[in-house]
Amino acid sequence: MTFKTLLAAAGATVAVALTGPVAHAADYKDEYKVSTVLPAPFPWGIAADEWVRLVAERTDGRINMKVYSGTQLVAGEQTKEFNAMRRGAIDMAVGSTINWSPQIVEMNLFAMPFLLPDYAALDALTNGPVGDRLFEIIRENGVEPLAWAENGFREVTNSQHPIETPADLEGLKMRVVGSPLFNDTFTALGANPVQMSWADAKPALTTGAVDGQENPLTVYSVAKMHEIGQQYITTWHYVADPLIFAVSDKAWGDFTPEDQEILRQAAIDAGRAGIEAARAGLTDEDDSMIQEIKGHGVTVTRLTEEQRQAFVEATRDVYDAWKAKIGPDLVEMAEESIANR
Ligand code: X2X
Repeated sequence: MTFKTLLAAAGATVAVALTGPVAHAADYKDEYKVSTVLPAPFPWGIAADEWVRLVAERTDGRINMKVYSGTQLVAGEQTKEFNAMRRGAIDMAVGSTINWSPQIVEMNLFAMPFLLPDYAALDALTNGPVGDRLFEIIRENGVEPLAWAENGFREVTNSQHPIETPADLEGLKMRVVGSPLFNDTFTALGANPVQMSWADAKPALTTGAVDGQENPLTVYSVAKMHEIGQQYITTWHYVADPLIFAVSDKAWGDFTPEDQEILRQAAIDAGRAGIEAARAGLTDEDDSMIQEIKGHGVTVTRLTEEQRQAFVEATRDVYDAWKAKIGPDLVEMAEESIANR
């Protein structure tokens, strides 16, 4: 490059910097729509509300976000939330990896049966190289991921009898959501899985159209599932359900770098509050939520290690098949992070 062309190039750079697209707060939308499935007082909604509150506080109201729960922005079809965000029809979401897994196969990772033994294992994934890789993948799909929150470990419940062995699931009609992985897992266990959205789940449980479902116990408790006949719970911890705060690229491009940083840090802080809410009363140190549920006359079965192993073996083929689909490299990275947690 000659001195002259160098000068010309430098001049061009300055010109772009002066006239290029720069976000101004004045250009912001009156309202940014945040999609969730569950509202407060579910921990999911608590996380979303806290994000909205912190962003409003830290921008003196310059960024106005509003939570739309029940995935109403996609008419309740929660597995279409990611696509809508990618298109920019939804500005933001606090979304479940389960609901995004039909579009991004790697999101199935947390739903691999019995991959995650405990909270430390889940944290090792979300806070480690696996979490970084998953965020990269989301970014490659036109959405900016900011932080993690949590729905929780998903436990199986039903209206018929206690589940202690895979044989106890035989023939039970189970409501599931997400990708075909859930169908595969429950089919391998001899159950009869039925795919339906959350909006349809409670009526189906109430009428007995399905016998059971799987969701975190916070969801069971807030939704009062003991009142709709879900008398038997097994705390098998078979999959975890982390949540991701994210912004569609379309909306993300509106914000100044400073405001992007505020959005990200507020999501991290709200995520911490949401994770705390998701685990409250469900730990070894404090199992008060389980005690409260038992107080309603519900039978809560905790599997012995040997009993759990029978479920692990019954779903081993599903695990192997989905390891291939999700990507053996990513799954092995996860297995290693878990082993070293
Ligand atoms: O539909 C469900 O089961 C829920 C609320 O947990 C999710 O959105 C994944």
